[in-house]
Amino acid sequence: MSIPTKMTQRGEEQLRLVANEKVLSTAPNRLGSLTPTDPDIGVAAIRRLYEENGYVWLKGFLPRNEVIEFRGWVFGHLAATGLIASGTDPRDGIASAVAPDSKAVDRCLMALVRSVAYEGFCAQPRLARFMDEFLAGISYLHKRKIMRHVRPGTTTATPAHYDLVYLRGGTSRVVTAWIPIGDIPIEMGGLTYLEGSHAIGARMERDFAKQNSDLSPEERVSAYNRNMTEGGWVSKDLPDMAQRFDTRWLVADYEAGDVMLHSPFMIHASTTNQDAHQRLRLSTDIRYQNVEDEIDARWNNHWSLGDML
Ligand SMILES: O=C(O)CCC(=O)C(=O)O
Repeated sequence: MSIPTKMTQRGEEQLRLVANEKVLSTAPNRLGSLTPTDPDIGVAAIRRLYEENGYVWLKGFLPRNEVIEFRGWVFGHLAATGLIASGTDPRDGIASAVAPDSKAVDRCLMALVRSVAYEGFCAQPRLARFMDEFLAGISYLHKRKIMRHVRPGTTTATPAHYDLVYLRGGTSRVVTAWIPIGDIPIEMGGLTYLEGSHAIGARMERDFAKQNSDLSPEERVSAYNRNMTEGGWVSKDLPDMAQRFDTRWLVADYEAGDVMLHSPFMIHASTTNQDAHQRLRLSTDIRYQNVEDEIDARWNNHWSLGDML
């Protein structure tokens, strides 16, 4: 099944994607589109695509209206911090022109990620049942679950990394679900993936395992030990990476209802939110694994800002 995406209609020359002060090249050998997958093709075919590409973008996997309602619930709470433009519908997530009180935002966010409503969103039956099938057993959802918002017009962008760096204390068969909570068209800076990089991440991790072998067990699994770069990132320079590995950054117009699954070795990053309508980018990233596999105990607590994971 082919699912049309908007990038092809947009004209790639209009895209000026920025991350960490660098502009991504729009040359066809450096920038491309992610391929969407119809969730109805069945779990075996989905697993094959995941193994082959390092990701699978499940189009319209969740009910769109429920995702948008949840967006409204989150921003309804955050509105009290001054994050949302007054008099607007929280479901739209329109940012206030004035920067909010960041301490109040952080406090509210830490409460939201501990809420029953968020827990329920992440553990909703369709997702839970699918993950059981996908992981061929009983799926386990890590307690440390992250919800991120990105204000438009800021320089916030996630540097390039692969997730296993932060989850080395357990199995390498962890699967990340990145879920847009609302539409995230390309210019709003959703996740971008380095094409074919799950092989690169696996190679890097093998090299780190060798270098880390003489460290204490605690240091060995740390993303911040002496052999790692700052923050455990692969790089902040996205255009250089595409050049260095002779590959492309793949981008997408994500919509509410989509679910992205990626391998713990797949290198990904985000670009800045340049939305002309001043919408906030909202997403969650959560990790699943088979409950029988070894669990990284460091992820057994709720996400806290500065928890160094
Ligand atoms: O949403 C982001 O900017 C980063 C998310 C991420 O790194 C992940 O899902 O693993």
